Amino acid sequence: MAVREILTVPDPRLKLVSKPVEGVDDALRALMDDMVETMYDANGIGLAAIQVGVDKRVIVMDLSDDRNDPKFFVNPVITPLTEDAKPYQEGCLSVPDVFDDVDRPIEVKVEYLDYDGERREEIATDLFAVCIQHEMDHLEGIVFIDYLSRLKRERAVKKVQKLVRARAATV
Ligand code: GNR
Ligand code: NI
Repeated sequence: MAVREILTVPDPRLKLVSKPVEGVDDALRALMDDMVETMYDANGIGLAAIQVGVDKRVIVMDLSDDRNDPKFFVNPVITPLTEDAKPYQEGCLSVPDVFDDVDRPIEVKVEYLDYDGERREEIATDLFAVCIQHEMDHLEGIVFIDYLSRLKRERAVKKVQKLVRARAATV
């Protein structure tokens, strides 16, 4: 397993629409293992493959307090189950140090293949619903700041560029 580099805005790869996975094999599991290690290293609760530069429809997530319950979503499909939406203050590992409210449906159905390639279906609410919709957006090339005003979005990108330059100067 290895920690991979997380892309940050405005990297153009974050705008790509990710491609469906043909099947879950050992090579894909190796990618998913790296994604989990990368997510834990960055203290994130979710990660989409495109955030490490791989344009496949793969998401990992761990919402447990102990950070020992990784979940894997391959070729996920989500269906909103309600029109009720609720704001949640989101952050993103590809937009470090920026947080803002995003409105999303509070309940969605998630259909996907798991780590073993088995078909699964779950109802997501609360933080799970927020996170899976945030990650699904990454698969469509959407980052949460795309929902903010142009002013806020441009400020966010500038802040991230400054942070990334400052980090590069210390390495
Ligand atoms: O770690 C993360 N926290 C988070 C907080 C609120 C809403 C969404 C998220 S997902 C984010 C990790 C990430 O960037 N996933 O793509
Ligand atoms: Ni994100």
